Amino acid sequence: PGVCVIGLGYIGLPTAAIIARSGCPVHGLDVSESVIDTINRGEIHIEEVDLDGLVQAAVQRGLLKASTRIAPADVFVIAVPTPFAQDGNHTPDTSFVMAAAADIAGVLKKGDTVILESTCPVGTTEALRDLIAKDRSDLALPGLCEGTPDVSIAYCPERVLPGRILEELTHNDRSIGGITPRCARKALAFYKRFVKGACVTTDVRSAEMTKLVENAFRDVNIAFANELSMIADRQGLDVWEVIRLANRHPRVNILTPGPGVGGHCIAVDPWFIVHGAPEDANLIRRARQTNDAKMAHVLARAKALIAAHPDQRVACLGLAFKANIDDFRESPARFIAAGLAREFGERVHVVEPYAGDLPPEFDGTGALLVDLDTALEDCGIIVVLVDHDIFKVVPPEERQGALIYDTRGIWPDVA
Ligand code: SAJ
Repeated sequence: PGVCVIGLGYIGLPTAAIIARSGCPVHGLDVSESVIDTINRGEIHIEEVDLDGLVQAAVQRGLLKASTRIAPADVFVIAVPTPFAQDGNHTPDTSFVMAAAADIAGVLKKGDTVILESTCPVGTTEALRDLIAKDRSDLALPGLCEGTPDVSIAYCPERVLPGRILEELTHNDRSIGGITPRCARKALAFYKRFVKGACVTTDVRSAEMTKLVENAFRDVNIAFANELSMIADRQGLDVWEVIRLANRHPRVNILTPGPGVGGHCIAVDPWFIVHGAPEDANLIRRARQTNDAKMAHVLARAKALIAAHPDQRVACLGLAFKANIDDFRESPARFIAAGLAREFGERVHVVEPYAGDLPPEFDGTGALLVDLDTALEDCGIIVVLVDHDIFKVVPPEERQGALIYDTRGIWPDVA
């Protein structure tokens, strides 16, 4: 089938490339002219392991073409962002999904399949169907007609981990929710072309909720670890020791405390559940608040440490939202380092091997981006914010004498 992938970001582009590798011609759609030009040259605009070669090969074979204009296809895959609305209430904004649906409605024909992959509040796929129904009264749509509908509509969330996207796109299991069972089977036949993991069909609302639940589960569990770390700080306990010991219980598996939760998924998706069930989603809401509070806790504790030693420089280790990646968006480490830079200016030295420059909010603060060796030599205080491998292997003798606040627990000899 001819496939149209709408949205060529962290999910859409790898997905388009993998579908093309399976032999289907793929038309990728994005609103950005520069993204389109980059891809059509066989290059990529995002960092992801092995994606460059895959996109280059697909473009060279003529199986992947990008443009800003929709064209007819047999299968449409929507992978556009679903951010928060600008209302300060964590309200999901599905306008990009709906804009994609309106585009698709213009070219949709009998026999086509529309698949939504973007993380969405429960009910979005049906709203998408309703929007198409309004534009295209000539087509019989699933759930709205007697007998066999003219098109199939399904929801199939991505669940890949940045840094492992290509591997996980192929090998992870997928939940595929159809508006009707027939819609799910149509989408299943499509995913079977390039997914090696199990593809499990369900109804559309269950599939939407499943995606949100996966990330909320992780958020709640990280919140438990972060809350423990704040309790331990107040009580003068070593949280790492407590977790290590508790995890020896066969049915206990506490996650790792950190400086807060970042990224574009785990810190966002649980709010979609809260928004849909404000009276019932209490634990999920508290977990979000706890993980955000951990950021403020780390910032306050680091400030107190630095203020108490006015003659020392401070090394902030890491800006990324998690280990071994170059993604600095929605990063607690970045938020904390910037807060310290604003308060302590040139005393702050930031080490981030994945960054070429400090982000704009550091401008004018006097803080410097330095390499790890310089930081270890020049700084009497070390605040560990990211558990990059390169930080983990610093031997104790190279940080001897420094005052250390290790928010990730990477150095077992430091309490
Ligand atoms: N973190 C901790 N402690 C931990 C684990 C994570 O503080 O024990 C922090 C990380 O440092 C980071 C944040 O949580 O700031 C999120 O990192 P992550 O590795 O848990 O997840 P993401 O955001 O990279 O990807 C998640 C994944 N979801 C789950 O594991 C349930 C991924 O499979 C999803 O596809 C992705 O969200 C998504 O796109 O929704």
